[in-house]
Amino acid sequence: MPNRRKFIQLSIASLPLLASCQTANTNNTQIYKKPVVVSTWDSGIRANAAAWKVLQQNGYALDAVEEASKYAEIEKSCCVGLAANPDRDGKVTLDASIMDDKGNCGGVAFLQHIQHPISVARKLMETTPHVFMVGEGAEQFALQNGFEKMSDQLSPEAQASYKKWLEKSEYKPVINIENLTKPQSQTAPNVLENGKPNHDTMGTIALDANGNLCGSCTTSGMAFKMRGRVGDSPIIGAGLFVDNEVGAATSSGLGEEVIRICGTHLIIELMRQGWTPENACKEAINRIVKRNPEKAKDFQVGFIALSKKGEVGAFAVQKEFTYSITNNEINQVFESKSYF
Ligand code: SD4
Repeated sequence: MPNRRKFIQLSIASLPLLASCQTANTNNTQIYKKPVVVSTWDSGIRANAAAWKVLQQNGYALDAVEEASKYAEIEKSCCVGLAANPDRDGKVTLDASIMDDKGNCGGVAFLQHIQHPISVARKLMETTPHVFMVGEGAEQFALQNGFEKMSDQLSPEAQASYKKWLEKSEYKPVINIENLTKPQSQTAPNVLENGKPNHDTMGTIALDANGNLCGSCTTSGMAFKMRGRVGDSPIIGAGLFVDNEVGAATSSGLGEEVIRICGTHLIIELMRQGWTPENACKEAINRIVKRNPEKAKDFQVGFIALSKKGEVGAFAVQKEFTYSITNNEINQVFESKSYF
């Protein structure tokens, strides 16, 4: 397995707008000049680059976060989108959400065959009176709006890991968090046996040059999840929340735990009361761990938050949760503080 720190450095070194290739573990109370974009994980540095193309031209944060998610949804080396791991029945089902500076939002869940669920979520937000669509109905909506129906052929990598998972699988519904979070490897919670990062979500929050905050979150969900299972990512207030007066927050990790505390909504409400983004993320993680400190040793949840002023914060249950910040002055992967 490649040394993680090296991996982080390599991933950012491939970017032309590189400002620094060190990871940092700091209390990010510093103010980042707008426009600024923040994404979950080290692969977020590449999603940020897609968002940056919009932001650096004084573009709208909503277009920027959509571009970041779209990039992740087709990036082969990432773990989001149609090339990602399937559910227990061997089908890839996708969830996504988007929220703008005016409190408009859209989410899609259990969506198959569509390459860019984030754009379906945006279409839903902008052209219907609804905020959430799932499954067949969401697919029908997408097709009616010109999205192409893709094949449900698994990517070669996903096919291989699914085959491997099936070897040990007893095909029982997952009732146990441990099985859900570690179906492939009992060693490292963040790395699959094939060396791919064991996360399946890209959350992006951005503050544009005009001071508008928007966010997006896209995922294939937990690998080998029960069919029909939906996590936090498409649920507004769980995997994503934006309040243009206060800030934006998004999450990655075991969605059930995030949903139980309405994670990102909690973070924004704490920030409204004056908490820094990092302390708000930390309090959300504390609440998750407090519910069940023993089980929490075996799963990961990470939050990132961005304030209206441009402060950035993150906190996770476990070590090795990373996040990426890009603005005119910095393009860097940070390692989040964690409970354990
Ligand atoms: C979910 N939060 O479906 C997502 C999964 C994830 O890294 O973040 N994986 O629960």
